Amino acid sequence: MLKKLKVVGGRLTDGEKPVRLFGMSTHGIAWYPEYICEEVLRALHDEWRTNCIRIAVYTDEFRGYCNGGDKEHMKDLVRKGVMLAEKLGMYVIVDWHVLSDSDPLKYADEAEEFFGDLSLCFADKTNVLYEICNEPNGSGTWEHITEYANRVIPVIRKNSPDAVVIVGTPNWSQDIHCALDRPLALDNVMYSLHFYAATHKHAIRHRLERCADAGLPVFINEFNLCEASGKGEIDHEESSAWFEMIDRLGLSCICWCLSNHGDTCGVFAKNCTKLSHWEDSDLKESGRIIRDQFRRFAEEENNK
Ligand code: IDC
Repeated sequence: MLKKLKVVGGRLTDGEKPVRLFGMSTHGIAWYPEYICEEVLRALHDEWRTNCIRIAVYTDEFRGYCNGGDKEHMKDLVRKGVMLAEKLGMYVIVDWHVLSDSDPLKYADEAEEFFGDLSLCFADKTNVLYEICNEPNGSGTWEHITEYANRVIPVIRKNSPDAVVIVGTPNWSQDIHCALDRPLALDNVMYSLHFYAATHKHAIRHRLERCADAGLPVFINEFNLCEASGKGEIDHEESSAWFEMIDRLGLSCICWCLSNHGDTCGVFAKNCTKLSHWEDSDLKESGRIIRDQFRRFAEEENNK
């Protein structure tokens, strides 16, 4: 069984020493359910040497959970992912993927139902982290996020008292300084920072460093090397600067995303349908760089 995680002094730990999680995020599981299977998870664990997968449940977009989606099917996929990950020794982030709905309060009732149900089911699991709002934006201010978090986190904690919860920050999970100024009055909480290296550069890294130095627990639960649109060219120089900082600060990071769509951020080559044993030609450039980076992280962790 994987060790229970705990946030201590701004760091994610296994109760004794710092831990870093790294791995892939699914795309929305209503779009791409095929990646929640043993073959993929095993390949990500054994071939890419990752220790975590994030499972994205869109709330509003494309038959989202709160927009006509098949709720039971989506929860079944999350349960399947958690069971498979447990078997393989991987952590899972259950991501409530707020995006075009902007303000997490919009679907707070549905979030309570979703997290209440799943946290009860995962009460005895040590490999589950809960991400309660992907990217608040617009009217999803820190004030609203705080109100939402103070509703949803107690629902999770009632069933899984020790679970680590990751909270999205305003402005598409860029404004982590809001959490530094007014943190939640709860333990075992981390705050999301997302970056797309061709868009988010020095200014956001500077903010990250300032907040991390001040002891804020930050989790990079979404990144890619291209533009924030998920498209465009990879910025190699900025990507290296980001990886250098992630390493230096010992942060966790999760890449968007497991997809064979045409966008730069989907790590698989367009229309590649393989579910394991991906050759270089089965991957986009982003996929090759990120796979290699994950292997380096794994090497570093092993050498500790
Ligand atoms: C994108 C997907 C794309 C989908 C779109 C839906 O790659 O296929 O049509 O969402 O709006 C984020 C979001 C993430 C985005 C991604 C790329 O969390 O859902 O995925 N991105 O735009 N934040 C910054 C970038």
